[in-house]
Amino acid sequence: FTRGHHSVGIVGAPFWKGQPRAGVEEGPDLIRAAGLVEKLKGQGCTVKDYGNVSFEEVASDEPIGGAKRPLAVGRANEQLSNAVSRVKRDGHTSVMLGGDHSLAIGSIHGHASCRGELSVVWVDAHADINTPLTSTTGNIHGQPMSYLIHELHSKIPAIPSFSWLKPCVRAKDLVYIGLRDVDPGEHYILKDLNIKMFSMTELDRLGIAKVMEQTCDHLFSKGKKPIHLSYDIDALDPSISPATGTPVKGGLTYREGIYITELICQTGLLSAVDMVEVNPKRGRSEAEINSTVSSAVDLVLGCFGRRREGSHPSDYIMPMP
Ligand code: 6HN
Ligand code: MN
Ligand code: MN
Ligand code: MN
Repeated sequence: FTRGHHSVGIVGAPFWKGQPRAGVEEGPDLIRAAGLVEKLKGQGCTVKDYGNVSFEEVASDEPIGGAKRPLAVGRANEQLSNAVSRVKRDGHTSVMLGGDHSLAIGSIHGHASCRGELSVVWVDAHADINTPLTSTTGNIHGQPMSYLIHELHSKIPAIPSFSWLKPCVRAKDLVYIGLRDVDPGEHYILKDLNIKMFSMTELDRLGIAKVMEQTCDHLFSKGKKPIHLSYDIDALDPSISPATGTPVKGGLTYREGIYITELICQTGLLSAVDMVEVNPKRGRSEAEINSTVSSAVDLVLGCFGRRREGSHPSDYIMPMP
């Protein structure tokens, strides 16, 4: 059987408050409307859609230190963590549809609270590892990894709405792919903690095949842990996925983006996926929105056994003349 036979649990997270641009909360329903569930089933997956998390409204939400809307983001991620850990307890591979990338806090925490130590593959133009104190924007979607990494715990100011959160990822278990817009404080952290990263420069030098080989070597040399793939659609080049809040030119081609998902699928260790930062309001035309959304769908399909060479069910019957 060459097709996927994965059991997938989908959680929608229509949330935008980790950044200032409205529209990204429409991501989950748009990705569904593009046929994600039907297409996953069509390639042999079992799918349970858990629907969208309904996030609590918060009244007043003043910035704390370098973190904007800390109450909304903290509470939303606590709710999301519970939703993702339920999907994991039910035995599915979790697919979290964002929403902005601050949601990786709850998604990874919920995943780790069920499965223990994880490998994290972060595919993004950005490192999203600012602490509230290194951040120049205060947007928490540029900060999620800093809250999750053990080694940064002492650098994160206490924020009451995040008191439920305990760091759950080791620096050595994180790999970045696609970086091309990294802030100075983030670059300091990446070097200081010796975090494995394949910026677009390394990708140009090595090619995507070697990048994925070395990603797997790095993660598996420490033993095989469940993989959490956190995929920011802005990792792809804006010519393919323009409808996103912080596009950066010089990104992954569609083929490189898909290749990453195919290789992660082949490891057999994929345990959770985030697909985030699809924002239809940032598209300048219907075509730009469609290209972004259909790329997001294709990346998720690639995670669950879709192969470009084609596939057939094991009970395929050859028509006879
Ligand atoms: N994302 N480094 C910038 C910041 O605001 O900290 C950009 C973050 C982008 C976050 O795309 O998920
Ligand atoms: Mn990004
Ligand atoms: Mn950043
Ligand atoms: Mn991101």
